[in-house]
Amino acid sequence: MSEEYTNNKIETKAVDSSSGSYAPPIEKVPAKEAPEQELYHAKSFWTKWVFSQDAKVIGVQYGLTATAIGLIGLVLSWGMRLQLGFPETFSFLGPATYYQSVTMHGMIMVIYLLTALFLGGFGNYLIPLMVGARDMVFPYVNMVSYWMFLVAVLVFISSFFVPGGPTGAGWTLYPPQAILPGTPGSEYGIVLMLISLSLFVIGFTMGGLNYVITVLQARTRGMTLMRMPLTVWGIFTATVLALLAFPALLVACIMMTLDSLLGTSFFMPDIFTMGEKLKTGGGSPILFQHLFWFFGHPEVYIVALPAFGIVSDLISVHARKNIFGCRMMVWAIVIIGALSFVVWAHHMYVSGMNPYFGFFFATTTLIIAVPTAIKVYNWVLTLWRGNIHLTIPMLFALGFIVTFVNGGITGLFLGNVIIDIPLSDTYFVVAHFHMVMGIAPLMVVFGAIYHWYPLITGRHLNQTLGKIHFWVTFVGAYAIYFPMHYLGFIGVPRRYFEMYDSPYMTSGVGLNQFITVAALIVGFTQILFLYNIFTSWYKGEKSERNPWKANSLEWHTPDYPPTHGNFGKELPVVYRWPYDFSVPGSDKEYIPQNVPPSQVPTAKVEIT
Ligand code: HEM
Ligand SMILES: [Cu+2]
Repeated sequence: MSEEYTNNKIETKAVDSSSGSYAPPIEKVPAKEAPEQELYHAKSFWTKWVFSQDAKVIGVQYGLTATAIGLIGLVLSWGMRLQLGFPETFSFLGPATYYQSVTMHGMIMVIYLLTALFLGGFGNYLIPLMVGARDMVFPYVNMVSYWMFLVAVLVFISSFFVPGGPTGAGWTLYPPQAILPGTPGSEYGIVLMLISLSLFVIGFTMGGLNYVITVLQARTRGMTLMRMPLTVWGIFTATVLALLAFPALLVACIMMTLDSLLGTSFFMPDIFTMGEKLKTGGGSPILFQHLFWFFGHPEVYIVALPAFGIVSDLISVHARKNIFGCRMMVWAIVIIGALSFVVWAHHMYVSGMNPYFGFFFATTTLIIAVPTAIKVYNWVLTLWRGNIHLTIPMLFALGFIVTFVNGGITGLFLGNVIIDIPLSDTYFVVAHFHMVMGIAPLMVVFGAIYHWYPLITGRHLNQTLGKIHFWVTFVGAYAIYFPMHYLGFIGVPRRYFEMYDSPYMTSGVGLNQFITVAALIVGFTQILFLYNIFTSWYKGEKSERNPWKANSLEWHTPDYPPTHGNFGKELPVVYRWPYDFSVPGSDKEYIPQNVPPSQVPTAKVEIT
């Protein structure tokens, strides 16, 4: 075996030394584990499925709750689209309801669906399994994290039922208008929104500390940081970002709650209305914008980085090839994460900021394009000459690359001050962010669900329904969002209830109807997908163990699907990265992470 290939000597007791000329291991290395570790085994139905401390169950709870609230977000978007496409036809949606729908839809999709799903859902399910741990390090705190999230969701929903209804301040909640009369929900709705967000942040922090510490402290023997699957890298980095960014949102929420309930003026300037001065004064609305976007921009990457990680793994497994430039992929994730903290004011180009300030933020924003482009090249180079299986997860992964590149390119437009200023608050922006942080991450969510569903349930999702789901969603997303770029160019403003009869917008009428029809079709296809999820749980085709022939540890547990404690009697020992596919010199098509070198003596495996 030559120098550049691995000669990792750690072997477990279970080594099969009968294969070939391999000498038995010199020393026996015990699995890295305290024998009496308390696992909080569930004793009843309630502690097993409801108040569970098993990260896998918590992950599924997060996933189901996020999906349920996401469905509300979807239905709200139908209401808006019906109004925009056929303004005189549907009288149930007045201007106030439209504003409220925009706000609740935006907040649901960004926070309660995508953030909760990627970190709370996939994070909980996958981190312990993928790093070779029995569970999260603080299972009880992890359980409380989910229940906090649920309370946050319930408070959020309760605002639909209070006098004045939910807030209509826009998902950015800018003061002073958010808490002044005239904005829908300015009395109760906004306060419930702020409380719900605060609870979300507190709950997330409990979960987030778990994810970070589990990755740093509970990896199994041999699982070096660079051998962690990119999925874990993505979720881990996103969690660090969230732990640093959410506090800004939390303080902004607390301060605005005080402004609203106690009459403080953190964000409230001197305001005159109808010739009368309100009791506010001295506060800064722009301060709120800084706090909001200091959270808000990293939030984009809190959603994007897990998607980057997961899609890398999907591409590698379903193209049977190692990730091109794995180390570079890790560093790109970390660098993008770090840079995402110095670009926030690109959301504030029209706030009247000093032009030099804008220049600084445009520069940092465009620099992010470099590591991001590297990632895209590496995905493409991973596919290059791969043995591409057009499975449903692969289709969604390809769909992600296309939509992400599309949204990234319009991001380059908007990152430049002089181009952003005329496009600001138009449908071009709506098209951009839906592509880059709506559709692209959702493509990964869907791909990931088709990929890991067999692991969770032991059954496959219906593949025919899956193909329909992919094609309608992918083509439909373009039907919805591509024309919106054009609407932006002709000046259609965002957050407008009706375009009225302005002559220069008449060319948008037909397009708006087309978009609405497409949105309804895409929406109903998601219902079909949910139907697939629920029926396949009992009736789906049974999946054999490790159906995609993946290498990462979650597929190599003694029980399939994995049970509480994940790895049975002994934790696995890891010898390699998870990307040993089609390894030269090996007769095996893939080599799981826990296969010792003695079992693949001829494989030319890189040192990782
Ligand atoms: C088929 C799916 C979707 C449709 C049809 C849809 C439709 C819409 C519509 C009509 C608006 C209002 C635009 C306006 O009047 O300014 C909107 C706003 C928004 N959407 Fe979506 N959306 C979808 C999915 C998503 C997803 C997955 C996300 C996740 C990031 C998302 C995030 C937002 C945000 C942040 C806003 C802005 C809210 C605001 O301006 O305060 N949407 N969407
Ligand atoms: Cu941003």
